[in-house]
Amino acid sequence: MAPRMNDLDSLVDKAKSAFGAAATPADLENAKALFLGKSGRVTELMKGMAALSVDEKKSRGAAINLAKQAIEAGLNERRQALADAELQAQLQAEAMDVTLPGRNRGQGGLHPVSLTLERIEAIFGSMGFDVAQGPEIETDWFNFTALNTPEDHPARSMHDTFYVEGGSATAPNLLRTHTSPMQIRHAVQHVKKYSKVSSNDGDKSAVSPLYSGSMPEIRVIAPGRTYRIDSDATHQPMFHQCEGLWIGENVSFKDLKFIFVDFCKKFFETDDLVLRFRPSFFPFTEPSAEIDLQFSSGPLAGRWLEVAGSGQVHPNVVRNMGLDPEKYIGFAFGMGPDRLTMLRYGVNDLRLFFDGDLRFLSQFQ
Ligand code: 2U9
Repeated sequence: MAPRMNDLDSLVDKAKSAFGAAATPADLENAKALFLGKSGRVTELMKGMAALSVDEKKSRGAAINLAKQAIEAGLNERRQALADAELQAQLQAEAMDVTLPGRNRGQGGLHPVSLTLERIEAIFGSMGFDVAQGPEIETDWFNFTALNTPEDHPARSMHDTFYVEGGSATAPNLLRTHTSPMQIRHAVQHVKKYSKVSSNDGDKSAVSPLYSGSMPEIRVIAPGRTYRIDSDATHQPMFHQCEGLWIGENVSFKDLKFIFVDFCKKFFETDDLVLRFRPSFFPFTEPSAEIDLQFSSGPLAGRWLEVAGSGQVHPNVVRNMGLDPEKYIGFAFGMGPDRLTMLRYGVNDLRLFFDGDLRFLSQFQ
């Protein structure tokens, strides 16, 4: 019995060292087959018991079973060791140094034209102007008709204006060619609100179609994107505008001059400038004036620069707001924030604003 037990012990030792030599789970499964497989060593020992007596079978069988259990335990131990090693290797490979400083994703910033729009809004905001924003797809009425633009005006041609689907032949939809329609919308809302408030006799129909009661002044700017069919070094089909409107009972060109000089000084951060109002024509203002600016110092000194158009709002436009032009009067102006940005920062090519080149854009952060 004793030597046989030693055989079994040495078989267990052999199995354990074969398992120990297996470097991978696949090697280990091969080694397992040698000992525990269908024609493995343990199975053969079992078969070898056929010739033994019943008593011998009992003790021999029990001994083989113990050896088999020891081999299985060795196998499981090695399996666990290989799995642990694999996990350790993976952890090592994926190890990261949590003490390293974080990787910065890079800070974004506002586009230079957006910076200009924010500046314009802040300056006019400080003068009591509201900021109105609204649709970029407009109706023909708000974009042209309400602004006293004749049916045969060249701006209305397919050549200059992007017409879009959704309107009718007589009232087409279009991409707004200026931000003025937004000011009409704003003014109409304003007039509706205050004309209702003042008709406190309960008889709404007594309010005439053109309002001549009292109301707070309309003071609003409309900044935003505008569209025209135009594309060269100084024009893009999408550009920005910011228009302003001040309507009240006693608002004159003198107020426009005061407001605009003050705006330019604040915008360009210098008192070293003069403005010139040069007669011009727009359908929505009468009289109209182009506003030129001249710096007396700095890189642009001595040149007259066109910065805005302006004028006293045409009586027809005042009527289209629902106001009586005999009582209400005011001025409007329009400027191009793209151009103002070029002047303020000394940018010489409009296309830089639309190329999306970070080497250019990051200079404004
Ligand atoms: C209402 C009535 C009148 C706005 C005005 C201009 C003159 C003007 C251009 C300047 C450069 C557009 O950006 S630009 O191409 N604008 O010359 N705009 S008066 O007049 C209005 C606006 C709204 C209700």
